[in-house]
Amino acid sequence: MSVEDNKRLAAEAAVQEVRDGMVVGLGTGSTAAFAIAALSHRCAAGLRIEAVATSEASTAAASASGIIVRDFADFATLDLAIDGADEIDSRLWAVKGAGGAMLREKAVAAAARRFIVIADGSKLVQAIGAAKLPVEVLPFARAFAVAQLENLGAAVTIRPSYCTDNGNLVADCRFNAMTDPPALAAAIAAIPGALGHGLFLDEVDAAYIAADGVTTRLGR
Ligand code: ABF
Repeated sequence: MSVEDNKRLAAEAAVQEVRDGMVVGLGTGSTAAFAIAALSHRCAAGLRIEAVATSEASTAAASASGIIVRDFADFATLDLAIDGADEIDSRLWAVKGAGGAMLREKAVAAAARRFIVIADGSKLVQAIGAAKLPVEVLPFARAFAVAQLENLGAAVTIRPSYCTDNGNLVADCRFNAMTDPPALAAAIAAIPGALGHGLFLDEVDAAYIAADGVTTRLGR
């Protein structure tokens, strides 16, 4: 069973939770792409849903596959959101944003009554912290925000030749040890010019993790 097969299994398991009439948040990345494909198949078989997407790329992919995609700006709540992750642990703490969409992803995850992470087994870790932590940075405040992130102990790299869908920069932050994720999340959020980050500590309700062809469900 390949990594791609496991991503597909996790995605298909999560998409089984979608019901007629739902408004569904669609994530970004290769695992989320499998969820879009699975949802498209269910829509072709008669499932009636509307979707919002966390990136222009996912909007295009979902629309092209026949899913009705609406503007998330018109929704205060969603029924369900499904998205990938870079790391997730047994606390359902996740690091997201390797795809650069974490600001929109967090808003969609927070708006959803239930947010489900889908991942292959390589993303399940003992404790989050090894993966780089992306932070969306206002270009106007680049040097200031980088300095503030470095003061928090990060080695910071501005993602080269990259601009988010929101027109901002991404600072990829590496920490020697992420000893207190909630405190770090609060400290980053307090930096003027740091518009969002990839620590998802409150949003994840459940996760489908597939490894060696076996899908495990975490959470409620
Ligand atoms: C997005 O997909 C990001 O939050 C996360 O970084 C990325 C994971 O990509 P993949 O599924 O391709 O590993 O949800």
